[in-house]
Amino acid sequence: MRRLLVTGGAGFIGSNFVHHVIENTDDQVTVLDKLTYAGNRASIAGLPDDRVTFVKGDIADADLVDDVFGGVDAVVHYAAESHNDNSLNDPRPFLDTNIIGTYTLLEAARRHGTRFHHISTDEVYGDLELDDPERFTESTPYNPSSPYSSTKAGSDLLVRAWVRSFGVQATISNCSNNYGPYQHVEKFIPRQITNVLRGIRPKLYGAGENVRDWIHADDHSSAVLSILDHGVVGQTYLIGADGEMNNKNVVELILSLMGRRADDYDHVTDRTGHDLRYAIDSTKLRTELGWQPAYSDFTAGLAATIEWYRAHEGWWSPAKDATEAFYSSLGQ
Ligand code: NAD
Ligand code: TDX
Repeated sequence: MRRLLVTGGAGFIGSNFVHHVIENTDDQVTVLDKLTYAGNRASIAGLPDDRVTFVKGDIADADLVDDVFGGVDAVVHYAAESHNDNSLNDPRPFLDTNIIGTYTLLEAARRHGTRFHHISTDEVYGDLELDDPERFTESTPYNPSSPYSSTKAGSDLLVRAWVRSFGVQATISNCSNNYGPYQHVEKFIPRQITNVLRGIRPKLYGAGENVRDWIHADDHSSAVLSILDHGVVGQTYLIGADGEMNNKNVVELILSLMGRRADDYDHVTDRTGHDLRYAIDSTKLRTELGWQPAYSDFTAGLAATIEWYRAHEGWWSPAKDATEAFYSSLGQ
């Protein structure tokens, strides 16, 4: 039994991880989360009180962080400003949380000697051409495009420096696009599902040729547990499930699964600097740590996600109007 500190545990992937840990281990979890617009306590409601403790606060608050590190065996750091479109509108919170917040946690890990796992993204590698036979690997050079991905890249480099300079016991993982329950309605898949549920046409940026490499959030969680259990300190592991699909095909699939005509969507203004394609080669994680994804059928995973949103309107509907008003103001 370990005591884990999970930052950002009320967000999308963090809350999926907390559920996964409670279902699959004997570990205790403390969640540290600021409850920004993206955090929701309901995402971790109903879990056993004797195993999950919630602390509301900012990862950039050094005194609070120092307190919550006491008695913790390992930290899994999910907290971030995570949405590219927001980072194009107002980059500042991305610097505060992704850079200063990560720095604050690393300093605490250094003082307390705590094992640290840093959650990052494939976007740090920039993008690929549609016909590039190569995919991202652990040795692909960093080349981020957006304020979001550049602050994630900066946070990864801080972790590497704290390992080398101060001996912090850290690992890093860079994962591809996640889907599943508890994802905020600002993100692509939940936005389109909830649009259809509300009678709004799905919105595709540009021509919709951009490719993302989809992985179910529960597979991301199992990969992170493998790295926590068996990963080598100082190493980076790429997490992906060979799920490449272009956005147009994803929208068409959502519409068909929801019983609508596959062309019943709108093309809207494209994202500035929109990355064309992400694709992960997760050979290292699979061969060195023996990890395998459990969700191999994207259509089945997407159908289950649609059913989750259909059954949990009370979870997503409070954020829907403000999210659509923000997109409307951008012509998206
Ligand atoms: P999210 O936006 O759904 O959740 C982020 C959580 O962090 C929220 O609960 C929010 O309240 C909390 N938070 C934000 N700022 C904070 C602060 N200063 N202090 C404490 N808590 C704070 O994000 P997500 O999609 O779940 O992403 C989680 C992590 O996974 C991020 O680090 C992201 O870069 C990474 N990631 C995401 C994806 C993806 O597809 N969503 C893919 C790869 C990596
Ligand atoms: O309405 C939309 N229409 C649309 O075509 C939205 C919201 C998005 N898109 C496109 C943009 C992207 O090509 O869909 C794709 C996915 O968009 P997002 O859900 O915003 O994800 P992305 O920008 O790819 O970043 C995500 O994956 C990597 C997460 O938000 C990041 O946190 C993670 O690091």
